[in-house]
Amino acid sequence: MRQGIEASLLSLSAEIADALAAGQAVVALESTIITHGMPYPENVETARAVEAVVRQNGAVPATIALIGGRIGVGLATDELDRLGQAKGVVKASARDLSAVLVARNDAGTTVAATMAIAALAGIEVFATGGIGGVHRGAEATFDISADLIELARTPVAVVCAGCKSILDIGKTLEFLETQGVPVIGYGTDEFPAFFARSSGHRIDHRFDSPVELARVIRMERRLGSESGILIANPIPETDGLDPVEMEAHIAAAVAEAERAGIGQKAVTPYLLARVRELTGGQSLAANVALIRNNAALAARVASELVRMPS
Ligand code: PSU
Ligand code: MN
Repeated sequence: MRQGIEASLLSLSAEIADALAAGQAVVALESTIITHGMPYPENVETARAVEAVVRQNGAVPATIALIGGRIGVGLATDELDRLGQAKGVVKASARDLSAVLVARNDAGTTVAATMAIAALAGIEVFATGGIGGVHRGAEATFDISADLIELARTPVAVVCAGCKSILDIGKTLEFLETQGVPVIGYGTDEFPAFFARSSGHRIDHRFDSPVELARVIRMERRLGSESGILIANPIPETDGLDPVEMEAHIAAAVAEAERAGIGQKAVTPYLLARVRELTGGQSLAANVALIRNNAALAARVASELVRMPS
């Protein structure tokens, strides 16, 4: 099991520190989506909008990133701008944290890194767009996101709209099963496919209310489990894209990435940017909609959780 990050390395905003001390609901938000997932200025606008959605739903947003050698939990406005505009900002997964902190670089944190930091700060619920997963062709490339490993060992519930559809959804679900990560559908019996509501892959557990999701999180801890929990929340009906059309664009982008020899952590940003171009920006609009939707659910779950006896 991971050793907890030393608490003195955390730089909590006053608002987050107060909220946690007072036992208020807090929702962690990642920042790779800002630095590598979306272009400027949509990235910063979306980050702000998502924070507002968390507040509207009764929780305090804690956007997490590495800022000049410290771990920021709850970013100031200028820090968010700096991250969103700077070129060449690092994408930090959990394994990159030490090197990036020593080098005093700015970095966006992936789901894996954000989970690790949220757990140390005592934040139990985290909203993102889509998690990383097993890439298509992983049997040849071995490309499996560290997000899945972190989910297996860090006690944070992650609300997502599925894994990015650029991935192999079936293999991602198999990997999560092997790693013992609970996967819960919110209002769905199927694992959602990020841009589309359905993937054809069934999941075993479904709940239709935030309070039941909060009960699952509590029950997991009462059982002594330190595992993450994946809450799968489909994109809203009106924002979903046509899965067949998306599939064609994704397949094209994946083939291009292969031909261009893109590897390691560059793969995901490359594919997201290509799919955005190929869909004429449609994928970006859907991405924004699903993140807002996830932020709202995460805030409602976090609110239920703080009302619940531990
Ligand atoms: N989903 C998106 N945009 C993103 C990501 C996910 O719609 O930018 C990011 C998340 O931060 C996720 C990371 O943790 O991609 C996974 O990267 P990799 O596959 O290299 O582990
Ligand atoms: Mn990868």
